Amino acid sequence: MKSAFITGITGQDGAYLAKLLLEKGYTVHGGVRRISQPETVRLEKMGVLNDVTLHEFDLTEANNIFRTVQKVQTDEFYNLAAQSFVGASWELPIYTADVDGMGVIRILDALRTLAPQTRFYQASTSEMFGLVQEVPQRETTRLYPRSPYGVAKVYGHYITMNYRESFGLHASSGILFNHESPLRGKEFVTRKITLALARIARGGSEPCVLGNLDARRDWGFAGDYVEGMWRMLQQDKADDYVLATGVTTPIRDFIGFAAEALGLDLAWEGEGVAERATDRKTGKRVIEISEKFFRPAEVDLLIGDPTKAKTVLGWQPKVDVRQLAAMMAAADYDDLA
Ligand code: NDP
Ligand code: GDR
Repeated sequence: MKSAFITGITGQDGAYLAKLLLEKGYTVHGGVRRISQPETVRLEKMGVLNDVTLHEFDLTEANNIFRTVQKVQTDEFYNLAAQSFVGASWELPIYTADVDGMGVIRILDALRTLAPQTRFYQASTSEMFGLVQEVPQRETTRLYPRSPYGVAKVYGHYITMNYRESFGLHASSGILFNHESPLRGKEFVTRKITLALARIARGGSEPCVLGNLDARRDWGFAGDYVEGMWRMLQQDKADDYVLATGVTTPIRDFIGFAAEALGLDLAWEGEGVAERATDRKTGKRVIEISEKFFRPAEVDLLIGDPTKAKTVLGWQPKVDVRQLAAMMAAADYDDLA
């Protein structure tokens, strides 16, 4: 029986990965940081809370990481923990660098010293491409991050490659494009939209207030993406892989897909911060824009090329963006019953 440790097990991807590994017969350990009220709701929703062993774990604390690595000695180690909200990284740039950048070297150094046989996965991101230098983006595309989050993740990405090359660690980076699910954090744009629109469909009257609607993202389903992470660690040789759908969608279209699933019929008018959408049937305001949600620097266009993952890993996303929006909208609608 194989064993795995998941940092960030309480997050969206952590919950999906824990479930997948348990189904594959793994013993699953996870790291949980000390907060006043432990947030295990996603593990409960996935029905796995009682099947995983949780350990106190914080990416900012090197000694804690060394002790954890020494104690668990797992076959695989997935580093999913991060300050993962791009928008917050301008307000928390040093903390973000510490957790998302330095946190990675703390783990790698512990593995190199105490468990060099453990296979390691690093959660790299399409945010590293930022101001894209090539369309679509692939493993070899030049990096140009546009946020303190993206910059910190670039360090994590390169130090993972460096430890693989320097010490022969089986260390892989997954460069994952946006992936969402009903367990997505409520501050991210997709979940913010599906939750707000579900409330309106249930009779509410609060509009969804958003920032830049001109950005485009390559959105996939988190359940598909954790399968790709696992496949990377089953290869004889560690390497880096892009996971993406290869389809990019404007935020306005995602709003349209969610509205359609909830029976709302949107009429758009205005431009810039005056842009708005109203439900034709009820006359309710559904979307408004506020400067508050614009970022100091933006990533306008992301579209990934997952050819390498398809060819080498046999990985393929199964859920498209329209199905994803409908799945998330339906889950939020049902939860509000
Ligand atoms: P979430 O924000 O849902 O989860 C982040 C997890 O990290 C939570 O469990 C959180 O714990 C934990 N965490 C935060 N800070 C620390 C810390 N200092 N020490 C230990 N744990 C900490 O993220 P996702 O599941 O969406 O993403 C997983 C990873 O993949 C992240 O690294 C993210 O940056 C990266 N990524 C995500 C993509 C996406 O589209 N979802 C795309 C590409 C990369 P707590 O519950 O206590 O907050
Ligand atoms: P992103 O996701 O920054 O791509 O990072 P997010 O959903 O936060 O933003 C996507 C795009 O939507 C625009 N946007 C808004 N975003 C939010 N959150 N709230 C709004 O009101 C809003 N209005 C418009 C943003 O400006 C942006 O262009 C996610 C995270 O999971 C990262 O951890 C991960 O690395 C990347 O995806 C890939």
